[in-house]
Amino acid sequence: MSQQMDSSLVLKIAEKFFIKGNPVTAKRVGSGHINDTFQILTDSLNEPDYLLQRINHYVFKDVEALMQNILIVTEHIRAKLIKEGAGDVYKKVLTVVPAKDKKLYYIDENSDYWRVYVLIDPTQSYDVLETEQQAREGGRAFGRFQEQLTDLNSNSLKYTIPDFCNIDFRLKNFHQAMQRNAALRRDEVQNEIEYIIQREDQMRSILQMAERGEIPLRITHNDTKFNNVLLDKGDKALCVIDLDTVMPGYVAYDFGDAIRTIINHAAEDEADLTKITLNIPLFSAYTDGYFENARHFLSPHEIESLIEGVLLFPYMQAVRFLTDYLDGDIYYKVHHKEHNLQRTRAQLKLAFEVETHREELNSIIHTMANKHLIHIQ
Ligand code: ADP
Ligand code: GN1
Ligand code: MG
Repeated sequence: MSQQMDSSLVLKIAEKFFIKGNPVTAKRVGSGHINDTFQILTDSLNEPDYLLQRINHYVFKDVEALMQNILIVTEHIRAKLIKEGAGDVYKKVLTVVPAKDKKLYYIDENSDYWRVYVLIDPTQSYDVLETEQQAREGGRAFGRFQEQLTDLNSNSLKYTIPDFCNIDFRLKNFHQAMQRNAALRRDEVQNEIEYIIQREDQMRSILQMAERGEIPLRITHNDTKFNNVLLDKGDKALCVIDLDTVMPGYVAYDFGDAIRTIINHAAEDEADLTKITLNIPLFSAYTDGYFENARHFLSPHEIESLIEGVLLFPYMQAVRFLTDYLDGDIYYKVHHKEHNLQRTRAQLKLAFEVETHREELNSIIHTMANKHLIHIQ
């Protein structure tokens, strides 16, 4: 689909869903790398507006299971919010709008898959954060999200992408991509390959903790980029979005991926590597907000695992971007020919920065854990 997909076609797709009023305008929104997202406004003033998404079927092979997962998770959270007497529940959890045939998605004549959510509005989301308040709110939101799911049976969820955060799996794919050298780009990325290979063993620490039975599988979000939290106009967190990868995982994964976007002074794909430095105050604020809610369920070993997540995620993201670069850009949307390489370099610089500051970051985690009176072994 072209970037300028005809808005009349998008509106026609919106009409396939149970929406109130007639859809009148469609505007592309968001900066995600996977799905295509459109804001749909209707002619009905007293009803909500909508968010229409084309689900990337290359990435998500089983859309039926994906949408069932999302329904289970959102209904679980909604029931809790209602029980607590929370106001504006539809702003605090995503609401799936079914298609007119009652399915949770619609397949168009090109075999593209679509879904609709109620639009949460007005809101903002940030690719790069600006303030400690935003970071603290992000921590609160993802801590609360994990807490809300602690009592949901993880067997009820399917793995929408198996081994999604498994570094062994990501490295195996990376080595295969190197062997294939499908886009004939291997020679130009020898330095990046070497950097990744040197660190393979040390990146297994979370898997090793799991193998020793120290950390439990919980239900985690698995894509905790900061722009997957919607904030209100006063920068208070409203809702965690982008639930495609909610499935069993380790809490360190969500912590690490969130920190990957929060701690970086620059964007995920910053071309000027000197701009990629650590924003420690935002790291502290996120960690503080996270423990406010996560303190209710985290075990001492899980707290110890958090720093490993911080080290793993920029590295694993670099492995994934470089794999896609070697494959010829088939997974992530790219905006220019070298985009995946630029992203790889930026994430490796960030991985280097967090590795260099490991002790300082871990000591902040401990200080914040103590502040929230969490016992550490
Ligand atoms: P992607 O997988 O492409 O990142 P997301 O589900 O994160 O897709 O959505 C992309 C963007 O659309 C978000 O960053 C956010 O700005 C906006 N968005 C998504 N869902 C909603 C919603 N229910 N209400 C308002 N805005 C939303
Ligand atoms: C993708 O959809 P989006 O842009 O929120 C990716 C994440 C990566 C992220 C890197 C399903 O997330 O895993 O961390 O890009 N999502 C999927 O920016 O692969
Ligand atoms: Mg997103």
